[in-house]
Amino acid sequence: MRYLKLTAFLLGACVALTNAIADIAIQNPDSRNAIILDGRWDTIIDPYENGYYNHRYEESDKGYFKNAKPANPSDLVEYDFARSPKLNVPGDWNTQDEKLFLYEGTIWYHRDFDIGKKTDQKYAIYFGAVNYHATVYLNGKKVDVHEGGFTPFQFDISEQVKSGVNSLVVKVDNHRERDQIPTVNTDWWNYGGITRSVKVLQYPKAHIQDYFVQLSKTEEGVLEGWVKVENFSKENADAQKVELRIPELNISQKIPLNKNGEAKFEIATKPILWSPESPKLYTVDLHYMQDVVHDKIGFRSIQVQGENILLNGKSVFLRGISIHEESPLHAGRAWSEEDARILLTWAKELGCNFVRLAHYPHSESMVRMADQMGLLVWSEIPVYWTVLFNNPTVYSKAENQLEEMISRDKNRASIIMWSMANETPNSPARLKFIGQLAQKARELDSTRLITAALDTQSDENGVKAIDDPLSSIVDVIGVNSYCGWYAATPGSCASLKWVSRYRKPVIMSEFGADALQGLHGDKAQRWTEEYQADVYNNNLAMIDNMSFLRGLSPWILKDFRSPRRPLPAVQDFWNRKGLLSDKGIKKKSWYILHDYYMKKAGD
Ligand code: GCB
Repeated sequence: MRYLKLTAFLLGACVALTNAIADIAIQNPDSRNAIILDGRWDTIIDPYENGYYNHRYEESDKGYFKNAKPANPSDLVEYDFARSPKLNVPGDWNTQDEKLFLYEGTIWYHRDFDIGKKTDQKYAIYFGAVNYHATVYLNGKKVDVHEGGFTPFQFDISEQVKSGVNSLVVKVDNHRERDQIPTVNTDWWNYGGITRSVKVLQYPKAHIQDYFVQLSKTEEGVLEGWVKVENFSKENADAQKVELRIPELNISQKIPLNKNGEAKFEIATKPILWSPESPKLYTVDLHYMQDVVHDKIGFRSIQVQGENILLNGKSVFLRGISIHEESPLHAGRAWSEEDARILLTWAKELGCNFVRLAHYPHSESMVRMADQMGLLVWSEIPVYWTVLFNNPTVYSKAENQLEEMISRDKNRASIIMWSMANETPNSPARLKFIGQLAQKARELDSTRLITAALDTQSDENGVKAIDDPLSSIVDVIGVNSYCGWYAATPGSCASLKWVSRYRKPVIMSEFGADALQGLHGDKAQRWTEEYQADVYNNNLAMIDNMSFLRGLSPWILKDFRSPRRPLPAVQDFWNRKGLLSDKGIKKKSWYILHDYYMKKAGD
């Protein structure tokens, strides 16, 4: 098992940003020279892992990764990638072939790529995400493995890659295990496959590996951050500096690298601040010798003050919606820029300035689109429900996903909150586990807020108390509560009172009800649009009485696939709590929330 290990480092005593750097993860792969490997891949379904284990259940050295072809008619080779079915990458397998709809297990992926190898360059294979285990082989040899279904990873293949045709094989395994993150029990589809883009990145040996460019948390009018150069050369004065350019701010500075290849900067400047109303992004260019990286970065501040969330120093109310990563254009996982544009355009149309990207890190297209379109983002790792909080290996899996999420997205202005968990049962082990994650997140990025969605509130005489001890760890408390659906009647919700033991901002991170779009009836009839509308009306009335509430992200924008929802003719394996049907058709509740947000925006 190999995790990308991050080592925290501090660049100076007065630095407000704490940060970390991945071993070889190259920041911003989209701006690098790359061979894009998206397209049709050969695939072999392998429920018994026959291509991995021999008949003694030992790792075989003649597995499918060899991509063997019989040299003679008498040779025995019992597989053939070239004649096997094809699947699209990116893409989940469940929605590409009917017989894979419920499949959980191993599928082998293969494709060739051609390269003219240059000796002064480095090469890495990059995967946007593979759910859940990926074992990567190049030219018949194992490169490395990765665990975790929603974060990117890269492996250095400079040694193994050759000029000419290379054979790339990936064993993808999405079977669920109790000691994984997430664990076996979730309310979303376990889409397997290579679900995001794959590329071979090419970059100079001496290259910009990572960077963090943000407004200072402590000093107004100061841009600060760091750049990390890998294999930097000491041969001349020029090679000992990295150049940062932000043309629109007239910034062009050569910053000295220390002996570890790290450059720290603080620059006085007054950028136009990024906000949902004005999502200003600046072109940021970094140059080091032959290497150039371009990015688009917005600058804003985010803080809490008592029960308020301050965006650029002003209290903001988060008019949000929760979103699962399912495509509005086709069945299954979303991954493309178009998917992101449509989902976020819906959120904007609803009147949102905020989205909760549940329950795992969404694709980089999504957070970059949020940057462009001006939506504040809650980003989360899948520490969901009953993970094994007592198990140190499970903790390291969660921490690894946290590190990969923060490493990828730390320059995105849209992201204001990192969420550590969703609806975890209260226990000392869970408090320690999530407390440690929160501490890690703050070490990696001290500029954003920490949150978690909690569903344990005590209920005494009709008063709900926010008293989950996890509240003391987070900056913003997320509360999931399904008044009128899993508990109580919708009509009773409006008068429900809430108290909080913590002087912190609270977000109602989930509430809602299922409705089958087009099913109408009495508001007391479950599954009708009228029932859902009644739940919305009453919950919004309740919310208006929660003085410490600073936002909401009702559950959910669009119906989504879930194996927990079998009710025939109503659910058919869809969670129907969407404001939009699975086809994107608006239900009555859409208009209720829309009107509420329009009014809030005008307040
Ligand atoms: C929740 C979970 C969410 C579920 C939702 C539901 O509390 O956080 O993942 O999908 O409720 O529909 O039950």
